[in-house]
Amino acid sequence: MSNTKKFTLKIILIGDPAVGKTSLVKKFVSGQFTRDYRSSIGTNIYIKNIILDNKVRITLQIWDIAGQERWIKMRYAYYAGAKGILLVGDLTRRNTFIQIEEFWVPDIKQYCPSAPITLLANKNDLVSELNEQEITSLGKRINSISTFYTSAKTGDHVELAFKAISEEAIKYFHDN
Ligand code: G3D
Ligand code: MG
Repeated sequence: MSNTKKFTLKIILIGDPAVGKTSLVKKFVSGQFTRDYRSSIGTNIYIKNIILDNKVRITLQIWDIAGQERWIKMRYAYYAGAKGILLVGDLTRRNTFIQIEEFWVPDIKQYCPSAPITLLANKNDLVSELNEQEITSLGKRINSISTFYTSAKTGDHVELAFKAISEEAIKYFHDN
């Protein structure tokens, strides 16, 4: 591993309250928890080290909204410098996907217009209100790089999704 490269990448989670953002990040980092670091802007930041392709060492800095999603103070600071965005909806509540298009994507366009987005259709262990076709076409409309059906409860696709956004974030990091 002598030729390893090291990066620190900021990844942010966004989406409506209770879609499972905190559960997803906790599942992924499993215990590596940095609580209330920057709590002044209403966020928790989790750190996890990963290695991609056996050669790129990445320190992921994963930002999760700690308080009221829409009224988070200093939105600019939450989005600033993000190299990847995990945009989360809850399959048991159609409205959370409507809000992705109506609220969150305009928010991204305002604060962080070119960072890569991965769409997470979470709570895949429960009965869904949306079919795959609807999720796929939403993903296309919002220019999501990829879409994962996740469950923070069972862990299904959680690691895959974080690794996928990390790979995209690395590319974005190199280009910006
Ligand atoms: P948020 O951070 O987006 O606000 P949370 O969402 O992670 O706090 O999750 C909200 C609730 O949904 C929690 O339930 C959590 O356990 C549940 N949840 C999150 N992800 C999943 C999932 O993939 N499957 C299932 N079945 N439940 C999930 P409580 O009852 O603790 O409020
Ligand atoms: Mg939360």
